[in-house]
Amino acid sequence: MPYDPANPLAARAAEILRANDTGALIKAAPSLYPHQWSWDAAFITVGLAHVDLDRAVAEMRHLLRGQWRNGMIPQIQFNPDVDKYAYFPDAGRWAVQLVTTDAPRTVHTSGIVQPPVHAMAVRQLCENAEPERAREIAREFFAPLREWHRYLLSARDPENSGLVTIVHPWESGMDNSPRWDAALARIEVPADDLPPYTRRDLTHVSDPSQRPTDADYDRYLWIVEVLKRGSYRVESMYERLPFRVKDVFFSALLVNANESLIRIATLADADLDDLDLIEEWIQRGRRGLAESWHEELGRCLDTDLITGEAINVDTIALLSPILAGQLSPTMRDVMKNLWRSTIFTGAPGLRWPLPPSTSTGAQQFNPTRYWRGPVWPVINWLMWYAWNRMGEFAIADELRQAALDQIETTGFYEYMNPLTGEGLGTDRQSWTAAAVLDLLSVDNVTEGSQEP
Ligand code: 9WN
Repeated sequence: MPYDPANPLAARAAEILRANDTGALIKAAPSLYPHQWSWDAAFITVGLAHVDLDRAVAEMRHLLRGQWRNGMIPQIQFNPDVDKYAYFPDAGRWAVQLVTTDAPRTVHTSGIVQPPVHAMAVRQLCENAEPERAREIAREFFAPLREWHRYLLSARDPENSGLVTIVHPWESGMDNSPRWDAALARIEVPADDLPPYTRRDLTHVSDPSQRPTDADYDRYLWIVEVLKRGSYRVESMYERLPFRVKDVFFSALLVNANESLIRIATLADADLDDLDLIEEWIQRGRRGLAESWHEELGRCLDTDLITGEAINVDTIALLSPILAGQLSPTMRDVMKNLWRSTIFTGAPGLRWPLPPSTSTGAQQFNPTRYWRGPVWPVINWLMWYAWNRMGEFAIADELRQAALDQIETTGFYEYMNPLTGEGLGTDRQSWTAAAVLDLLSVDNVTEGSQEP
């Protein structure tokens, strides 16, 4: 279904993206996040592809200006038009150009990553384009995406496990999820060695209880300091890094992204060697996820590499296998039951049957604090996309309806209280608008989807 400006929700979503568009990049949110974020830009591309394909292509092209020579797509590309006090840590604090020649010279970026949803976005661009244009898009983006995935499967997987190591909670995209509590709590911040700083996020979100704590912020900044002192060369300081986790959610998204990359490669007439390589990455990723499955617990879990222990917390990451898809019939049932169980959409007291970022029954559940309970519209979108790909249309349709009702009732917030439906974080968040645009174009995903 093409974008319909007569649909008020679609029109509002498109208007939010237009208002957040600086002409060069689309800010993740009007004031809390005034730069271009990596996975936000990919989700924005997915939604914008329905409204203005060329602008969506330009968004992805802009993001890739920030790609490093080692293939890394950084978490943030800084908007040169906002002052340095708009967001912290700013480009000066990351200082990437001072410490590594891998970073681009003319564009300012941070020095870590975010989840790899970019190939999925480029695939969406190709699917929304006429055949010749689709081939052009594929040819433009194939090699940079291949190098990005190569970086993740080499520098971030020296063990050859198929699972990606994240070295900072921000890399997971779910910054203060309780998944990271124990690994983070272990980090001792040497007070005399952490350069002073002022948080900026609290000037935009009036209630600090919706954001991470100051103690966590110190640890976030300390890890940045360690990375900077090691010139952001994760491979050469791997054993010394204070935070090292095999993230199953990130790794499942990479399997998904590699499947999209195969499609892009085919359209781009890539070499057979490339196709073989990507196939090998997919198999490796699937093996890694299978090894993260703890049969006795019936859960797919992250591993803290420093202790060697699995991280067993009831968060949205338990659903990672559905992002990778191609589940055995048994596993498919396990995931469907989990989705409907009281851990997720069947939890008592939910305002809508939408999955809380941390289960309401978990001891760490907090309905208003960032990633510790709220429902995230962009995660609803991702889950909808995944269920559709698996051919589970009944779950997907129910989810779509609830996700749209939620936004229609609450607004385009960054996250929502799962119990009351109250909007939290920032309003007019770009990826929330993008999610709405794609949810409103069902025929694009539902009809076109089948297991790759
Ligand atoms: C740090 C922009 C980003 C999202 C992340 C979300 C939040 C940043 C922050 O906002 O993180 O990257 O300052 O809290 O956790 O997923 O990409 O929307």
